[in-house]
Amino acid sequence: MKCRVCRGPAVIDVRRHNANFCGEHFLRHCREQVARAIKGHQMLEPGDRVLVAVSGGKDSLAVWDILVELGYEADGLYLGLGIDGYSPESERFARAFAESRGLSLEVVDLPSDYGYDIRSAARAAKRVPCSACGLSKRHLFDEAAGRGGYDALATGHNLDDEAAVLFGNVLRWQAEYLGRQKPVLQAGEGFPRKVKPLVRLGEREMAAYCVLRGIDYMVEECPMAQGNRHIGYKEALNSIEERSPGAKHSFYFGFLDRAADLFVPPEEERTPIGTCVRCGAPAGSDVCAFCHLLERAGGHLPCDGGDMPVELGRSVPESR
Ligand code: Q46
Ligand code: ZN
Ligand code: ZN
Repeated sequence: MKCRVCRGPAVIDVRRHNANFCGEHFLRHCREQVARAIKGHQMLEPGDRVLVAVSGGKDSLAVWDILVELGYEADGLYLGLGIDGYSPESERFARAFAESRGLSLEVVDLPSDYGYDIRSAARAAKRVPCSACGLSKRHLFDEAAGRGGYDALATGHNLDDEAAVLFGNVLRWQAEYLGRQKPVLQAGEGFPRKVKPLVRLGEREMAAYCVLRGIDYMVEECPMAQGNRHIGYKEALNSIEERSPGAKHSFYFGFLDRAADLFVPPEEERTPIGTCVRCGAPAGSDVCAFCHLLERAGGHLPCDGGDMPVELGRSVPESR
């Protein structure tokens, strides 16, 4: 097996590109794929400040590493979910990576900063844990990106993730979700621009990238992921990909090229956005979904020492 670029011994094959790479040229390939995704989908401009949502897993650490390598000013935000046996370990990997590269990492911890954890919030709100988790992440990452004045929020979703989500949404023809499946979502009132720079790279490539770059990452998946539909969709697509290399790429990028725009709702149909009276975030009613979750889970907004909740770093009167 020889490297496609230098003909030296290859360390990895990427079947959908019908190519093998040595370590050096594989790393270059990963950076090129990210640069191509960023340019092709107008995710970022040179010099943009990016906040990276970091979980301590391979994808989020790899995307952070590649963005820094490509010259972006990228800081990390780790969200501690309070999941025993998972959160403390994954936080350790996130901190160790940031320290080893001299990068700035903000840590927000649900139990100590907001008074709840994902398991108990899910029980209290009668939601599945991943739904309470997704809601918390969206709210807190958006809030942190706004507070820090970042140009964009980047996540580590890779091609396998996006193809699996698309597969699930197509199986049920969830038009609303299909309209939000592009790898870049433009900023809106109270929302940062959201980008997924790894969409041209697969899960196996990200693991190889981390090994070759000496990045230690949390290998264990979150225990809440077990048995969820998303994993089943990934397995189904893996078996298709096995027989037909490139199928995931064609499925996902074919959708983006030929169908995604059909699902974006016309401007006049988009839900009018108000402001949450408690936290100041965009909301469809007086109180946003995150503040509802907090209330049901017995949590609280971070306090400034007194009784007043803090909105984006400022105190807001309770009566607002
Ligand atoms: S972290 Fe959160 Fe995932 Fe764990 S609780 Fe579900 S959504 S599985 S990416
Ligand atoms: Zn080579
Ligand atoms: Zn709120």
